[in-house]
Amino acid sequence: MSPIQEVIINKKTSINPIWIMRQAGRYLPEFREIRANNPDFIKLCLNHKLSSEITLQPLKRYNLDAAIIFSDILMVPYGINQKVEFKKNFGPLLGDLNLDKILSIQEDSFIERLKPVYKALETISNNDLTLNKSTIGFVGAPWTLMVYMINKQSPKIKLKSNFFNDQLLIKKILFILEKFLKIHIKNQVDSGAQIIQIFDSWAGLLEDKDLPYYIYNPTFNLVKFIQSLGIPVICFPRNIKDYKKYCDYIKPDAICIDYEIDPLIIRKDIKIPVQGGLDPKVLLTDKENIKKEAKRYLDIFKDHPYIFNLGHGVLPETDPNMMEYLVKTVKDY
Ligand code: 1CP
Repeated sequence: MSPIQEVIINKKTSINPIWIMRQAGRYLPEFREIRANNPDFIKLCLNHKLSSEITLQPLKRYNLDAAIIFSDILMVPYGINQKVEFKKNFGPLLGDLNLDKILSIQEDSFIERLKPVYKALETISNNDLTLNKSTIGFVGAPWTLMVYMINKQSPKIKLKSNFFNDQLLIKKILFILEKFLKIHIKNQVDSGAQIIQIFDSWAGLLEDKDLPYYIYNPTFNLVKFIQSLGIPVICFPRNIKDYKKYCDYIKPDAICIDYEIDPLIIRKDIKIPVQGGLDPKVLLTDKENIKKEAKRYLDIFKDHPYIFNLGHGVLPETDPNMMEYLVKTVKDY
């Protein structure tokens, strides 16, 4: 069993495996080189040779304990026929929602559209670089995907004021997302994913009263499904106010925390394995501070099953040498 599985499944403490959200990405010059020649981001995700190469890039540099497939949560809206593009200096831009088109999509054609993702996972899990490491597959949570599908752009820019107006549309989208997310998960697992992470990046946008309908129930259904496949699931409900309530409802195998939440509260309240927390901005400072801040998390979780990670994705302006220093600090702890 790989170290991350030891932590999640056997609740091992003090082994401190590490992987980093967005570990394959823009802070790496070797990624930027490929990206410069591949301006269409979706096409890049669908190029299994390049996406598997990009996935393995950080493992060639650093002693990480997992490979996370280079893909995107928005590949699922793409797979069910909503147009998705990534505009430079703007982010994702989605096409108009044509519900008839989306409701008519067949399982086979969805799998066909996303086949390169599954092919890349096969390549990665068979590569020697992932020996005794975990291969992580992922999906966006239904809520976060619906935000992009209806809003058609990042809510970071603006969540449309009429977002919640059409409740029938919302109900249908949640229904269809549950169906195709399960298909996407099953195919990732069949292609070698040993762990699934669910990213709910916009969980923090909702008020408490709306959590059961938009987050707890739909995510719980996915978690149950993943567990029925015999695979552990890590949930990352970024900026959620009450992590304990989230875990009590959803019962993931591990919980990934953001950098706003006090890790001491998490240690006190949460009984399941914990992942992450360190502010990605710490990597923009100096070695002394990186060591101090990393040690703070390692000290707090020293008697708790803990997977080291950041509290959100690594920032594009991060110096790859600082990443190397962080990994070494965690490994030497
Ligand atoms: O070069 C580029 O401009 C592309 C940048 C990029 C990258 C490297 C995007 C566009 N996606 C990715 C890869 C990616 N996305 C991975 C790869 C695996 C790894 O971690 O190394 C993963 C897991 C994701 C997941 C993802 N995509 C999330 C959830 C995590 C998070 O960051 O909160 C979200 C919200 C997205 C949407 C998305 N895709 C890309 C961007 C810039 C965004 C965010 C847009 C926004 O701010 O709303």
